[in-house]
Amino acid sequence: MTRSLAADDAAELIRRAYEVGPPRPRPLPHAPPGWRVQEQAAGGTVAGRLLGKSALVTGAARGIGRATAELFASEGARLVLSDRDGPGLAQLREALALTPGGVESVVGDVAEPADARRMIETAVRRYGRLDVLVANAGIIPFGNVLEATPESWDQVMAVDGRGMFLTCKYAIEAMLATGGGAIVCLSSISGLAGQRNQAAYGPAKFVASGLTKHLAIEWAGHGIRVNAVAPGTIKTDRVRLLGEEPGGASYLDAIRRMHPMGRLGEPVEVAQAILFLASDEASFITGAILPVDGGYLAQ
Ligand code: RM4
Repeated sequence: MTRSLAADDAAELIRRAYEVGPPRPRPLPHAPPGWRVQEQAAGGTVAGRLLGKSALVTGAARGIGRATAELFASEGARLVLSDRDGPGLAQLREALALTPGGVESVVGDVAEPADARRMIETAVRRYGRLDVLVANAGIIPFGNVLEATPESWDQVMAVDGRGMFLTCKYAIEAMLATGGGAIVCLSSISGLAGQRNQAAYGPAKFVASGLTKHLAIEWAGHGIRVNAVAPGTIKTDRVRLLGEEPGGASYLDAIRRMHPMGRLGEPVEVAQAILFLASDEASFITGAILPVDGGYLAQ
């Protein structure tokens, strides 16, 4: 039987792929696309999807922010972690003290321009650049429009809305100076669809979705990607506390059943999606809002 050259080549490639030999360090060009590999002075290589990248995670002390910080550390990122909760942040910094890339922390409020600026400047001062922003800091007030007050509206818009705007603004300024970067905003299923009892929080999450799309278009030509994740209900401390608020337990039971997978999500399941969007694996993705919701938004 005559075989074409291409088939012979394929057979040879397959034979080589199955060749059993002694373990060798993986040569650099064979790292999967999107992975960053570094040769170690002591020999061998280390790999990580964020190796050498400088990343700021806001609202890092708990929940999805904390899971993201931990995952980023294990992928070789050089971290700046921020939160209003000083003791919580100090505890996380302690837990991540051995992160090879380094860890800085900034206690501050994303809604305050000076604080937001300080978060970005810390990355630039310590690592010379900011490659990744995870705009995660947010609060979740519950209540329908009759219960919501002008103050609670202003508060959630200040943290979830203006805080995201400010951190994106200063991050983009810094990223432009070093040739680009990636931003991941925390939207929500409530930033793409309506829900009861979220008259102020829900609209604030629509701001996150809107900001993501508009900034993605604005900076697509400058090497800056802007994406978002839209988590469903995730087992964070905030959601656990919600169970203790009036009507909270029945809300949680009902919302669990509204997720087609029949369960709530884990913070690390959101962190994995954030990692993907922040990494070079997502190099052709911008303006996307990725649901991480057990199928909630597919209904
Ligand atoms: C999420 C979403 C969920 C809600 C949590 C607390 O962003 O709105 O449905 O359960 O917040």
